[in-house]
Amino acid sequence: MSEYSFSQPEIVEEECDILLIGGGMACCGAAFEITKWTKDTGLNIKLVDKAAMDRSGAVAQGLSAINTYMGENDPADYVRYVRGDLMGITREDLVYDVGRHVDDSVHNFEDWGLPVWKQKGDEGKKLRDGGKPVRSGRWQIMINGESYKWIVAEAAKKALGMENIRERIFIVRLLTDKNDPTRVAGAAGFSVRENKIYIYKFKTCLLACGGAVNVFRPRSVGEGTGRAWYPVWNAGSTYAMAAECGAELTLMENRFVPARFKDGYGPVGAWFLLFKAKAMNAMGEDYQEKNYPTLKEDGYDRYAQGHAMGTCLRNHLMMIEMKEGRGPIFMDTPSAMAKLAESMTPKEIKHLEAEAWEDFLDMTIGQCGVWAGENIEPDKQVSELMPTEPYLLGSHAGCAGLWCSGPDDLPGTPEHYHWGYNRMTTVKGLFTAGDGVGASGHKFSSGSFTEGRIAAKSMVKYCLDNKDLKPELQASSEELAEEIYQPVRTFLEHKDYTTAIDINPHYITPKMLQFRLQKIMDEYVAGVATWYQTNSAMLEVAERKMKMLKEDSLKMRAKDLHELLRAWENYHRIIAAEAHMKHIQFREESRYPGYYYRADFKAINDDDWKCFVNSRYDRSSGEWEMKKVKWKPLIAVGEKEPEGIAHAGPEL
Ligand code: SFD
Ligand code: AMP
Repeated sequence: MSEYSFSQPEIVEEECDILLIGGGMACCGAAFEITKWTKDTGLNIKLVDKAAMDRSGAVAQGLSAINTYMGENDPADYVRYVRGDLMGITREDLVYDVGRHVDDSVHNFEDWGLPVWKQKGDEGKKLRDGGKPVRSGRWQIMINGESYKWIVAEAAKKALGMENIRERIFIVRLLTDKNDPTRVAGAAGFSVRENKIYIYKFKTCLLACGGAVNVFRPRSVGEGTGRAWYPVWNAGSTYAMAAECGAELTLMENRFVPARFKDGYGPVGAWFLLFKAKAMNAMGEDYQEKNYPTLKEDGYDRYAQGHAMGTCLRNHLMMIEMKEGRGPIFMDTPSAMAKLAESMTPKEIKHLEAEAWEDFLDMTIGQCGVWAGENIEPDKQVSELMPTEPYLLGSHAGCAGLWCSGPDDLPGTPEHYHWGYNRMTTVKGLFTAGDGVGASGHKFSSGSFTEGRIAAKSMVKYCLDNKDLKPELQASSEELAEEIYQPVRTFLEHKDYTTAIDINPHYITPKMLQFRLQKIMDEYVAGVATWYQTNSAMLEVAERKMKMLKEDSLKMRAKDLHELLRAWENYHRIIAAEAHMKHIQFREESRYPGYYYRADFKAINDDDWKCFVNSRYDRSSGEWEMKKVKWKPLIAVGEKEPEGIAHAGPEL
């Protein structure tokens, strides 16, 4: 028997009322919350994660800060902060909803054992009891968070019971109902460890598989391959599966380009906000200060109040320096540490140094590798900063995602913002949270967990309102198994045609296909190769190449289960990438300078584009339908808000 022989996969069919797809912050929040509302209802809940929940998703390595905690702040101010950071266009109902509930989640994390830093005098006093956290910024609090995900997953597992959780199942596709194509009824996937296909039938599901990483060619290549800022294993599954099921997407043109410590992708927040460090160009100039007046040229200053400005504009000012040849950009860690040390004892200085290292050790260990490997002592030597390759996400400083129904108890909410169930998409029964919810970034870990809780509660209501629903799948289990195992069949059928297993005219390896996708996105859809610039002609080329790539994706081979996983991840990446490209093509302005530029429409054009861009994908024709959707401000404009915020956008 050949070493590559696969047995016919066993088909496992399961039925439940509610399926949680993913095991990250959002699904852990849902798992924790849901059992409180299902007691005595007889509802049956299951969770599937492609990995092991203890270390799955973006929080796998841990985090050193919780970036969304209200404390003494008003959630209305949180909305003002988020809309400013995201250049004015956000779903304020969704953002407010996270803000008003998020603190309870953080209090729970602390109860479960997560160490939260406290101000002097409040050590040992919990947040819940009025303990004052050490804030790095107005919204961020410091934690010792290496084991953050482990702690949160434990609470989720305890609530749901391990008998209801299956790890290492990759979901490939959602299925609509045979009798109602506007309703979700099931999901199909496979085990990444065993020769098994899993088919789920359910009334409702939470699709929370994080954002999309490795869609663009990363800066880390060669010996650095595999290193990225966001979690490499989140492959756009949320956006792709929802789109293929007919759900409306929103603001998929948005992306996040984090400015990070170069090569290790270490976080900068604690350095800027807690240690008060400054970034400078190669000449030691404060480029933010120096380049501020240039914001006027394309109307970008309308979204910057004084020198406080959103994340993309901070990137923009940095990129000017790099493009004009005044790089590298340095984070001045020695001056910041020396300044802090002025009023410290030697013991306190030692502690400060330890904190600087721990900031990386808690969430981006690789950056410590760079510091150690390059003999960088942060109190003596500056470190390079660099804008990374783009990521698609909806929970950090970005807002790509699905168009969701919001809460119905907020005054002034227009009808098109809610259609019944909070966090339900435009497909009946399909809910999302965290990176999945579009137009409401800056939720971070705590907000994503909270959004999972919000979605869980409304999913229970959906089930109770639809007691008699009998889901029936649009395809048979055998058809689905065939579809999912196609890359395996392709391999087995053609593998003996050549002697070199990776070279074959009948198939393409998932790795090679991924390189092709990344090259297209990088060179034509505003990746690092063009300093994040594109135009309509480049997008046209991208469109043509993507079409061929999509055709070729059906020829991906899988010589083992690992490659089967890689094949389907890439398929999801392609759909997410296509959505991103289509949205950038449709929005004829540069709404997010510093994230990407339409070189043919360099200005921000509030008169025509202060609105959402939504899209719908038709799986059978492969066509995208694009439209503008009216944006409405719900929270009164604050005194310190930038001028552009007040612009109501086009009449649609
Ligand atoms: O420093 C499938 N984030 C930060 N949040 C904070 O609160 N503080 C920080 O300090 C943060 N920073 C940070 C952050 C993330 C990363 C990677 C770094 C630094 C280096 C952001 C949060 O982590 C993020 O907002 C949330 O985790 C988002 O939650 P969610 O649930 O939307 O996504 P997830 O946690 O990644 O979970 C996804 C899950 O889906 C699974 N999955 N399962 C089945 N089938 C498929 N097809 C699947 N595809 C994926 C995954 O396994 C996972 O369980 S800092 O930069 O600011
Ligand atoms: P980061 O480590 O860059 O992900 O940042 C963590 C948090 O601090 C996020 O909420 C960021 O939006 C915020 N942040 C990072 N840098 C700055 C800065 N220079 N000014 C204001 N907020 C920042």
